[in-house]
Amino acid sequence: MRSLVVALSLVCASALSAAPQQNDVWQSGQDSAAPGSASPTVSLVPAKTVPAIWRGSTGLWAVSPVNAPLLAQWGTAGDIPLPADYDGDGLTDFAVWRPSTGIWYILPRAFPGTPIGKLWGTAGDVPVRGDFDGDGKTDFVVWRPSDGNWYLNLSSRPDVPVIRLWGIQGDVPVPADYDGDGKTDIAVWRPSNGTWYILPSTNPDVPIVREWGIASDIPVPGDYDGDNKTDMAVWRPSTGTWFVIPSATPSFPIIQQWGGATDDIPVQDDFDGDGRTDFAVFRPSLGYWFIIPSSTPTAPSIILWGTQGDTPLHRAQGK
Ligand SMILES: [Ca+2]
Ligand SMILES: [Ca+2]
Ligand SMILES: [Ca+2]
Ligand SMILES: [Ca+2]
Repeated sequence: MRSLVVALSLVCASALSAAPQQNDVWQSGQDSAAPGSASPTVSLVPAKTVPAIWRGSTGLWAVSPVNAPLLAQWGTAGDIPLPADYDGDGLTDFAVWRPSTGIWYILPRAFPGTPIGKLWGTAGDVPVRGDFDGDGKTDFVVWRPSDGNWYLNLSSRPDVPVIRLWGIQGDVPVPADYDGDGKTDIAVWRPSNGTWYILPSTNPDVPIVREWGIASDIPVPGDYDGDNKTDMAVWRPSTGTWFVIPSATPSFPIIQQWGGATDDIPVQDDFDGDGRTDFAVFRPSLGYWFIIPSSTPTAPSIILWGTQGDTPLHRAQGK
């Protein structure tokens, strides 16, 4: 935590001066964007990943950078934001899943005038993101804790639903591409025994079972070593410590302290675009994102973006 505080004091002034007041940015965006539509004038195709939040109270999406924010209104209180590339054009689409009805609402980035609605799942399900058939389009998938089944509507075969039993009540779905074949793998992490259960898409008959983490941890899978395979990883809120099993060198875990304030939310992602997941937390009480760019780990990035109640959109699920 000390490193965060020191870093913050160093860059706080510049970060604040560079950033317009949060509310000004978002307010102006709300004014210019018609409710229910994307802002038509702003286009953002980042080479790097940037902080992004969803404000459930108003349905507001706000994607950094500050100088050219991407803003949209999509979804409403109670929805679950699931931004991903559903149409396979390389752009992340605005998307929410509504638990009360089981309907996915997609606002394609390239075609904001033609939103997509898709009924898939029911109340109590956990929606997940991933490209399970590897065709470049995110699939509609939910995991049902009550029966442990995964219900997959694959974009390559939408008329042939796939049901796969994997996991039990209390598990946390952690789908990602652990074997690096370009297809998301079905996977859960079980807090009660700290064990990962992965069905690798290349060899689903031979599950990967590995104990890593303790009950109070938060699973934070990502490709921290940049070999295109997702690594098992957990973040320990009590100490702010990240524990990673790098897939390329699993005998040498990566242990990194980063974050740990009581309200920190891990938001690991590849922010600097070098192919490796970066350690990162969002601190709602301050509105700051604290990022260790893997390409320049001695120079943390601290970005003001968001506030209390916002949902950061980088809790890695799938890819
Ligand atoms: Ca797909
Ligand atoms: Ca895979
Ligand atoms: Ca990896
Ligand atoms: Ca990176």
